[in-house]
Amino acid sequence: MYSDEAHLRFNTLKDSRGNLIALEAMKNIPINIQRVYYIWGLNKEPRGFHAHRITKQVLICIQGSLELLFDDGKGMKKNIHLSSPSEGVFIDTWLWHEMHNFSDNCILVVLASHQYDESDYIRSYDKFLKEVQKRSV
Ligand code: T46
Repeated sequence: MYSDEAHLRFNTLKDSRGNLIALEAMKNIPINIQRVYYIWGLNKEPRGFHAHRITKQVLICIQGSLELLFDDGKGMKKNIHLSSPSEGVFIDTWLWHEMHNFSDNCILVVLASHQYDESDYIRSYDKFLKEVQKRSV
């Protein structure tokens, strides 16, 4: 499920030298972090277009900006513009997500609850809709 609580705001520790944000599992990050990856050097090509069965993630755009699109397969669709390192988005399981409109300098950091496993991905939208429907009966 996506709800507005999924849009996370982090406390920035600011002093004369600059800014610092600390991310801690199960404190300001609602998952036990098992994996971290980052995406950069992006062109205009959108990414994502999948959902996860067991992996939960937090996405943080530490530089530049992008648009995140969510779809729960039951009618809820939402767009979030991410453009600050002090914001994150929690992506729960069973949420179709897409990333669009990357700025030139965009750097996206992702914290994930599980190690990489391709079998956790649903990369076909039709299959996603069918599996969501099956789960809700
Ligand atoms: C997600 C969004 C936000 C690995 O080998 N290990 C990894 O940990 C990851 C994340 C990917 N890969 C491989 C799988 C593909 O062969 O790297 C290649 C590119 O991955 P993908 O096409 O899935 O990249 P995105 O940007 O579409 O999606 C990624 C994550 O894969 C995905 O979990 O939620 O970022």
